[in-house]
Amino acid sequence: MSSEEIPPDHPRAASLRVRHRITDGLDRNIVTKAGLIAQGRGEAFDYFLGEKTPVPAEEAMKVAVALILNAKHPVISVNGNAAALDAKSTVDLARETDAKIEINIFYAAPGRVEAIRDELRAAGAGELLGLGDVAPTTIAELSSNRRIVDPRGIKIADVVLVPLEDGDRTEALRKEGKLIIAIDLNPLSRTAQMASVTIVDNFIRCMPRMVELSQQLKKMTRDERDTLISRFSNEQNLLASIQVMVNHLTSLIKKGISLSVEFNADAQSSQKK
Ligand code: PTJ
Repeated sequence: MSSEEIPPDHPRAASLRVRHRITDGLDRNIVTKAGLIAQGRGEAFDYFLGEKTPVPAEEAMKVAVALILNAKHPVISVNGNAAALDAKSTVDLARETDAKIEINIFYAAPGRVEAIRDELRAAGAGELLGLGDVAPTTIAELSSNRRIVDPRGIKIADVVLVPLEDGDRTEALRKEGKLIIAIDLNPLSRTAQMASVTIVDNFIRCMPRMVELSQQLKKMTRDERDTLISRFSNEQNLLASIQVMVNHLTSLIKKGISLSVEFNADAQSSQKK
């Protein structure tokens, strides 16, 4: 089914359109097969959040943007799912914050880096790192394909944004003294636990919001942004995100299971408006 064939009155049309970006990305060699599993896992955790950005994620986003703006060498690491889900916001965020974009994938396969490069370029990207045009270097203590990095990017970065990560890299990058920002709907994942700042939200919602926030936070002084950063505790924020999920599920239990039917009917009627 193509994206256009998704019935607009389908109760889950919006979610299906997002899912289509991933399956279409697979057909175009941007997304790897495991990317389908990652998306499914993310969708499940998004149900627990009630499919909206919770307060702790908004707070984590502000701190993440402050970190990127105050960094010397900020880098946004892009994998297949990130490129397929929202290349445009990725490029916009890099532009707003003066961050570099580096393509870095876990599942190496012929043509994938080039397919991701083309997707980012179509979204307006300028300089892209990780294309192999300069001799790559490696991250110590990492054996996966992710160890291969660009000497102008992740290798010298002080702050790295790692959306939809698989958990093998955050720890190694932190050991190299870098601050890591993760975007992960699963607050229990190894990446979420190891990152300096974890945004427990859907990439599709939080990237456009981070672009807006970067426009706002640029108007603050460096010291004001530092104050935001110093007040943040990732551990507390993760616990608050888990609490949001627990509260959401508890409220569903209290209202009774029929709510899910009402919910779908509401979604359907709002789609038709
Ligand atoms: O393109 P590659 O080769 O670098 O591979 C990318 C994937 C995503 C396949 C790879 O990094 C991987 O296997 O990741 P995992 O281990 O499946 O972890 C992905 C994490 O992202 C999981 O914790 C998911 O819950 C989370 N996730 C999935 N979709 C979203 C998400 N978090 C935020 N927004 C999403 N849309």
